[in-house]
Amino acid sequence: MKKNAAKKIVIMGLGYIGLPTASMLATKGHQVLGVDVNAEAVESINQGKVHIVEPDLDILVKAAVNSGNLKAAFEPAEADIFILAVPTPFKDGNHLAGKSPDLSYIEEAVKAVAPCLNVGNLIILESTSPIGTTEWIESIVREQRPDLYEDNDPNHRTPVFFAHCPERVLPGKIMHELVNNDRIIGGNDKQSAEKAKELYNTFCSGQIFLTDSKTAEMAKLVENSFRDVNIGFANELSLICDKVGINVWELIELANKHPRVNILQPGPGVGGHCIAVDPWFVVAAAPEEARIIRTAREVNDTKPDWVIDKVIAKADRFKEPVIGCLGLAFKANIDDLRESPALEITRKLYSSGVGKIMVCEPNTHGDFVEFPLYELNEVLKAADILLVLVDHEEFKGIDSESLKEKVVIDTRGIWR
Ligand code: SAJ
Repeated sequence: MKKNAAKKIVIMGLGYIGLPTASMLATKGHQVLGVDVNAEAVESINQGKVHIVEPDLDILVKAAVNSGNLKAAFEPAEADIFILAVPTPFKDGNHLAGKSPDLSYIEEAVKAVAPCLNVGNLIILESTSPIGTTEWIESIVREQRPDLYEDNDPNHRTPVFFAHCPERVLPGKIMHELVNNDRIIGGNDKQSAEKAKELYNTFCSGQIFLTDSKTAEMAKLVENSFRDVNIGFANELSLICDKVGINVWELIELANKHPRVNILQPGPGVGGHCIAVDPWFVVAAAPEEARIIRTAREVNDTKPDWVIDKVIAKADRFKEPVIGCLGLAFKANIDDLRESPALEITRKLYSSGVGKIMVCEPNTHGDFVEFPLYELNEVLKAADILLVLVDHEEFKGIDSESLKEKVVIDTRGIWR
């Protein structure tokens, strides 16, 4: 990168998106200040360490901090570019609109950077957000900093530029996808999108497509809704197949031999902080119209209860059943428990009093869960009912022949 292309950048939020992005930009020569309210995050990053689990992120953070280009703090400072990578969870809404987005973290972040803004600055929203959020951010800045908008510039320059560049990285593969994925950038005006593209070009080797900010917001929501609808289809098939006595895994494998069919995999439900959340933003925007998206969400959200009913029905035939739950994470080979259906199912089984519950989650030491964790061997030995909730590699290696005496409920189809 040319020396004069290096920018001063503030990144608000040092989580799964903010920290990798901040570190990547720092290793490309930009001067980056990462801001977070979490003291543990700020302290560990300044020592070159990571507070979240993601393959190879530790190496990048260390390199970024050692280069002197990445620092973490609690407050933003003046810069050329401000990137917002804070959470956008949902709050429970009325019945028709489903769950509506909670934009308070974005609002706080914008209000925190507003005093640091100068004419010519660029604000980039990375957080997945409802349609119209980037324009709303501009309205907050106009309200907070009317001085920037006094028209005393002879060229009538846009005082501050606003763009949305939704993150697209897959947890577990963030470092690879951050560099290689194509990106969509939507500007509140054309110049904003072009300015943001210049920045992403410094580290992104995928193609960058420009549009307006509302289309970029919607594109992100639609990508995750597409996946949710397709998983919902697979989950619905699993219920139908169970009723009519067909092996759903074999069925999907066979149907996918068709050149234009690609059904995803059923599971115990959909977890994570993205796919189980984002479709609700689309539903909230157009509750009457978003019928398939809403129904898919409901199908996926009710799958955990279906699994619990299955376990309780099977447990009925034992006097003192021991139920082995394999996995707690929201998907395979990660430690992330956010919105995890496996965790929800395990919690509900515990409180139902259906029997003795023994949980094995090889990717966590149990610091964050309220029940004891067991070694895989212990669970396999003691369980009458074995419930597979996550398709971790460790479980795939189990010889299914050795489970012949047990009742197996395999929500991930690892033994088909
Ligand atoms: N799942 C199934 N069956 C499948 C695929 C997934 O039940 O066939 C379940 C998983 O077990 C998990 C959930 O769905 O509980 C979500 O997992 P995922 O791997 O589909 O997605 P995430 O949440 O890890 O990441 C998604 C990605 N979006 C898409 O693939 C469209 C990622 O690219 C986004 O950046 C991320 O959401 C995000 O942050 O929005």
